[in-house]
Amino acid sequence: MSGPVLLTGAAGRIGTVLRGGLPERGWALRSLDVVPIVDARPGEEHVVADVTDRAAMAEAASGAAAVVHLGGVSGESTWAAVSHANIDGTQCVLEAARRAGVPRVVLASSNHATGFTPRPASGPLREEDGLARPDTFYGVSKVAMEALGSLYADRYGLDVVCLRIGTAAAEPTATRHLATWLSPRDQVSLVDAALRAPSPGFAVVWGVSANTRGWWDLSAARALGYEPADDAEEYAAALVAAHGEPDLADPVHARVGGEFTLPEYDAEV
Ligand code: 15L
Repeated sequence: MSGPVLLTGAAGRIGTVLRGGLPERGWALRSLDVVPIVDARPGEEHVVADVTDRAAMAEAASGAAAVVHLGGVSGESTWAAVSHANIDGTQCVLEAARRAGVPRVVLASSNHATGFTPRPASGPLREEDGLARPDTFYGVSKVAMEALGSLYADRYGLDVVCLRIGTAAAEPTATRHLATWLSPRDQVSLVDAALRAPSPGFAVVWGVSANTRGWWDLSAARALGYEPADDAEEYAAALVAAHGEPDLADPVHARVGGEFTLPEYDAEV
């Protein structure tokens, strides 16, 4: 593989983890964000740009081996903010990749694309059981992201891997995270697998660690080569002591999107 991986949203929570971990897996990075990246790492290229800026993204994509697209709004906001950053931004990134001949794009989708999907009565929830039940405008933007990825894969032959990320955090801080946590090293492993998998075509996979209480099927992610190393259960005793055993009938635990499905997440338009 020649050329760097263009990493958008590189200064953010997941971007910062990937900037630490991907170079150790052999990936050179071109790190892009709207804010300057302060802690320069050896060999890393830096670009300050907005993912909706077509000219800047065309330049940033030039010569890249792949794109990992994390940039955008990472939670609920107004429709204007979410649709501009996440839908227009994803289309701009995919178009820049296509025009530059970049063969693969990894998209940071989210569990909130399917947030109103209920916990199945038995067995894990497969990706195909959780199609398009967004819980917020943010979730709608992730459905659109996946749809744009599908379009660019079918129409232009790009490999596009959508990661429906659970809770990417240093450690679980709520009992829901005992099911949804994606640890930092598993963030790196998942993206590395999405970059390396031979000819994935269009794929949508859940992005969580090997959590004992997890209920989202990891077989599609494992088929890409993802081998999760962490399990949130290590934090269960402390979290249950602090917050009580989770009530699986509570919407926070009974729906994919957890608290994002509650009335307090009604958006301001
Ligand atoms: C997400 O997609 C958000 O970016 C993050 O802030 C969390 O809310 C996470 O999902 C989650 O579901 O825990």
